[in-house]
Amino acid sequence: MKLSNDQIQQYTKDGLLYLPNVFSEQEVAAMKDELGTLMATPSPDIAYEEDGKTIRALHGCHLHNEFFNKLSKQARIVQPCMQLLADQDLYLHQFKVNVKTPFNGEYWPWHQDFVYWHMGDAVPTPKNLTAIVFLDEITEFNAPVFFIPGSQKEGSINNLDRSKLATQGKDWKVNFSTKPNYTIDADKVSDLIDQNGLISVKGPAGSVVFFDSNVIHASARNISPFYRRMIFLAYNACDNTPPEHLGKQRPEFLASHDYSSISPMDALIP
Ligand code: 6CS
Ligand code: FE
Repeated sequence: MKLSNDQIQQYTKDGLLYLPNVFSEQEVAAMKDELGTLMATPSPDIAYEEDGKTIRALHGCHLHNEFFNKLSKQARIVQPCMQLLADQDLYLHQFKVNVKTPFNGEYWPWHQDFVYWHMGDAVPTPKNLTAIVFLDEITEFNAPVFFIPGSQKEGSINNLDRSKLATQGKDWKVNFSTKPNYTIDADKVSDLIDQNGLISVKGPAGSVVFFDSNVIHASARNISPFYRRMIFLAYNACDNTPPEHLGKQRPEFLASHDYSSISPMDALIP
C-alpha cells in the first residue's frame, strides 16, 4: 500500500498519520482471538496494572505467535513505514499490546518514545516510528491516544544522558507503568499545546495510526465499559541499529535482537 505525497507531507508536518479501516473485521476478529489466547497464558513479557492482576500490556508477541509475527510483516503497515522513514529498510524494534481494560485500564503520562529506545536499547537516532493497529473502536469514551501534532520537531525533550545509556535492563517494568522514567512536564506540555493544538485519534477497529518516535502522546484512564486494545508496532531503520554490545540490555520481548530487514508480506489470514 503506497502513501500519497500529501499523506507523507501530513506525517512530516504533524508527526502522525491516520488510515481508517486498513484491516477487515475478519482480520481484527482473528487478532482478538489470538490476543485472548495470549492473555490467558502466563508469560514474563506481561505487565500488570497496579492491582497486580489486570493485564496492562503484553510484549514481543511476534516472537512466539506466528499470527502476530505475520502481522508485524504486513505490507499494509511495513511499506508506509518504509516510505515515512525515507525508503529505508527496517526491522521491528518492539511489539506491544496495550489492553486498557474496561473501568481499570490506567493512564500513560505525556512522553516521547525515542528516549526509551535510546536510553533503554541504545538505538542511535530517532529514525523510527510506531504503527498502532486498533483492535477496538476508539471513541471519546475509551481513552483514545492524545497527540500534540508537530511536537516531534522539538527533538528529544528529556536529557539523553549518555552516561546512563542502556542501563534500564534491570527493572524494565517501570517503563511500562504509569510512572515511566522519561515524561514531559506539565509546563512544557501546556506550551506545546498552546502552540500546536491537541488531537485524539478516534476510529473503527482495524484502523492504523503511524506516529513519529518524538511526537508527544499520552492517554487517560479507561473508565468506560469498553476495551481499548491497541497493538503498537515500533519499526527502526536498519542503518540505525544499536552498537552490538549495548543493544541487548533489555529482554528480547522489549527490544528486538534481530536486525534483519523485513520483506513485506500480504496474506494475514490464509
Ligand atoms: O520503554 C519502552 O520501550 C516503552 N515505554 C514507553 C513509555 N513508551 C515507549 C515504549 O513503548
Ligand atoms: Fe509511547
